[in-house]
Amino acid sequence: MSLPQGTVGTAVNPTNWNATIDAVNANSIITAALSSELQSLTAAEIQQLQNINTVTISNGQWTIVGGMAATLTVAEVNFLDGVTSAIQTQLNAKAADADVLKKDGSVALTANWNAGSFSITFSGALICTVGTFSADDLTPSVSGGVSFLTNNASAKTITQFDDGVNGQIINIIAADDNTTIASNANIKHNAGSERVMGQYDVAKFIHNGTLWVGAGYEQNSV
Ligand SMILES: [Ca+2]
Repeated sequence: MSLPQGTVGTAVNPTNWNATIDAVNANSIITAALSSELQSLTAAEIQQLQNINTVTISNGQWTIVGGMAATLTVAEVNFLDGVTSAIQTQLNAKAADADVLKKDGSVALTANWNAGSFSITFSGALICTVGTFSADDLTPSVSGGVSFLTNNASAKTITQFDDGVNGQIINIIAADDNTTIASNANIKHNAGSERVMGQYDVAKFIHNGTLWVGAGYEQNSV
């Protein structure tokens, strides 16, 4: 082994001679090891190293890479492909699960719904639960319903169907023999005469925005 020229007589003196020899030996070992590794690199790998050298990677960026979970997979990283804005912001903008109607019917409307000027088309049946008027109510509410059973234990004359809305259609099914429907300022039907209903008779009305107009009567009673 030849010592670096100029070492003797300048940096080297008898007091640190052994340390200098050790340093030179270590340097030779490391150099040989690196040389062996570098010689095993392919041209492509060398090119990759050169490519890395063209990009400045900060300590902070290296820390991010180093902090990645060991269980993170390439497939999981690739899920970011196509993302065009902050993912959390997009998630936050989504409606809560309980706030959307579901096609399996598991989430229902919790308030009246306005479909605007759009038509609703479907090939299934429209099923509306039949309601029952409050007992002996002369102005029973028809809010939120289509068909209603009368509920009079003694003779009563209905003078108004409360809570109607423009365009609402109602069917009044006589569930007793005690119900009469007046013909008045609120209800126009039966050529201006009140209608005495027999049990099982059905009277149909449409709300025209102001009052109820008769749309048919079926006598089923005998
Ligand atoms: Ca009422």
